[in-house]
Amino acid sequence: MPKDRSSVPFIPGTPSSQPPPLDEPTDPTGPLPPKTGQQGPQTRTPTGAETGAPPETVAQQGEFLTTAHGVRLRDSDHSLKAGARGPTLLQDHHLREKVSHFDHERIPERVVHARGAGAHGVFVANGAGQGICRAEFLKNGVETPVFVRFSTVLGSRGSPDLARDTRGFATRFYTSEGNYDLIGNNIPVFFIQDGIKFPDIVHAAKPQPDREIPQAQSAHDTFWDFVSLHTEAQAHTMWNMSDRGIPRAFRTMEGFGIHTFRLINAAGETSLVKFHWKPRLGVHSVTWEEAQLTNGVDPDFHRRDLADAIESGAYPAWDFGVQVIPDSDEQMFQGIDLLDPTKFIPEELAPVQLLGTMTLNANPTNYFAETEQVAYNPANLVPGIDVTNDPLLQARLFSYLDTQLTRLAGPNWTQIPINRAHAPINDMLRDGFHQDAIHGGTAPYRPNSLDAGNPFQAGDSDHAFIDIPVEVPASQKVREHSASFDDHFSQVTLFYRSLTAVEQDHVVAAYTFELSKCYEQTIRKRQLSALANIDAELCERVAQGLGLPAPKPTQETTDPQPSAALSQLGKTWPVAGRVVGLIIGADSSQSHVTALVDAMQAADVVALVVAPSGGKHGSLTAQRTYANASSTEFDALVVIGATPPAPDALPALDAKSGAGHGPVGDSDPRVVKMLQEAWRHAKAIGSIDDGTAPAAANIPSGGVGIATGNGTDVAQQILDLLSAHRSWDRFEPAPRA
Ligand code: HDE
Repeated sequence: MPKDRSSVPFIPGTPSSQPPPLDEPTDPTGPLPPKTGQQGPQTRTPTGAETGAPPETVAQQGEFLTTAHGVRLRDSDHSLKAGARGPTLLQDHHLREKVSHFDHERIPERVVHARGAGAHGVFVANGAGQGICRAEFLKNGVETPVFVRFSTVLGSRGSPDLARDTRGFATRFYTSEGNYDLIGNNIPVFFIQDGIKFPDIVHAAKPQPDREIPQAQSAHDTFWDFVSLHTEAQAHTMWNMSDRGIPRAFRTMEGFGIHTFRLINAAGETSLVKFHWKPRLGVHSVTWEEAQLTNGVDPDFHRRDLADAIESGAYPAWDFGVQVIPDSDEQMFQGIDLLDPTKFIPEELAPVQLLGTMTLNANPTNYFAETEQVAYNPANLVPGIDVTNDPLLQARLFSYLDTQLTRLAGPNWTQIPINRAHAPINDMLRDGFHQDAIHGGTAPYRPNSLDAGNPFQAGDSDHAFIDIPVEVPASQKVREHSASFDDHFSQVTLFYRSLTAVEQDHVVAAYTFELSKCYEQTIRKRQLSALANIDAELCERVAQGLGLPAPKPTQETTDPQPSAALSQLGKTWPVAGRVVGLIIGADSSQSHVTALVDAMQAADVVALVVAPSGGKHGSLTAQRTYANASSTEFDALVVIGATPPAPDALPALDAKSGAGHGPVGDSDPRVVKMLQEAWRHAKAIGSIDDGTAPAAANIPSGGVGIATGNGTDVAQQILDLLSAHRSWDRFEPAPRA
């Protein structure tokens, strides 16, 4: 999709593919084309054949309103009545159809990962995977369409995006050998080691069943009750309490397949792998206060970010990679049990080898049809990729198909357009609710002779799926796990000790916040006992925040070699798709603002003008006002000139406008508040021509991450600061014991 530069500056978020007229249109016209950056699923038949029709052919057609049966309608605003003031007639088939269909517009939301956002894209293989995997889509240069859905785990469909939570990262590759789904998370370790515990952890983490609160949060008694008793969950919980739990964007998240998978190459050799997605933009997060503010002012923050970035042409990209471990009977690697999904392999021990790149380049045209109805399944495997005995993965192989039967009302969900494979389907599955295929033939069984023996079973050389033959040692039926699963703490210590001081401070604050929200002191104490087994200083600091004594460890803590790859900080990354707020006053220099907008746009950064009121300000158009802007929607702020109080700065009436009492200062209090927040959240701040507002916000001139100068200088400084994401070194790390 080409980048649309027709409107300069380009501001993503247009609601329609063409600007609307002021008056209601009266000339019959067909449906408008999709907006810039949108695309639907490829038009395929339910059995996978290309139709060649453009995706719009499955959208609404024609100029006139019709019933669901294509009959044109004269009136859709009045029900059919016995007289203008009379009762409505049961005969009104249009009323019944319209309201009845509306009554059934919802389907059950996903029991987990209900809140999500999706995008189309393409995966291009670099060929490096060919030696270990026979899958066609990994062959050099092969381009495979993908549909990705990112999600939070705990919240309902309408919950805020910036909850502290794990993020889902589910990718469907529509390969020539059938759909391959890699359904991972942004955290490489999981809460539980065995799928039979999944209902327990989810029931504990979801809102408490009596009052159904809190929504989309782990900061409550039932969650900490479970994870403190069930200490295998400590690994995942630690990652969640780190900055990984509050990502800046879906675009700035890593993805992990978590489980170990088994690959087989053309020669029949196997290897064990862990899958990784590495974001080209780096891994970045927001601060906890920022997350809380954002959830109030823009609960759609991540969803909007993804859609806006794609619409403005800043296509997010990830490199796809594997850590490769030689296959062995033990399925162990340097003491790490590869079947235990609460463990990861540090990249220093097994580097990630890149197999290709995924670019997300189109937004869905319809959220429900695509993002809501997409149904992933870890059992969607292609020749060359197989599962291992990881007991979590084994249970998933059952669960996903099962859940779709209820969620998508029957067994034919694979025929929904977004779920249709791009490979020929000849499955002998028949009938059922919502059967879209018109199956021919008379013999949907095999062997048959009446349909000439079709369909035939494929051989290895015909791209058949391979259940990799793996030896199953002589064993007894048991409800047990292997002893190597019993280590619940050493890798948690490894993770915590690998973080920089500022990242550790965030972890301490997160545990303290979450546990302080528990009602029961006992639960706090029990979780402190788990922290004591991870790191004494971490435990001490959290205990101090809770006003409790730090318990002694119940087992010896380990002293692992830190893994630098676990920290998010210390490098620079591309800035495409970042958002900068340019705060102007009535007399701000237009040329400075224009220079900033141009420089930002040249770097694929979105620059939004924040003005005292809406509308035009000289040659500039306000995209935000002091009243409706929030610091949390920007990665950086630049104040250009003086920003005296606007007429609607009424501190006595509007908390956002000040303390509620006392006179308004020389700068608009909303501008001062935004600058204070940006400072606290370690964001880059620029100041041109007048320092009154930053001074009123107590921002030290010459402070870390502060850019000063004229339009062009400041733009370059801001872009440089943005490339490091945040100026965390603005603040001293908290004192250590
Ligand atoms: Fe899921 N999970 N899961 N899960 N999961 C679902 O499937 C389940 C697990 C993950 O965007 C559900 O279609 C069980 C691990 C993502 O549509 C459900 C177990 C990982 C998504 C389900 C697990 C995940 C889901 C809900 C333990 C990371 C969202 C709706 C055996 C590797 C996919 C649906 C999307 C969705 C069950 C464990 C990630 C109920 C029983 C481990 C990203 O079937």
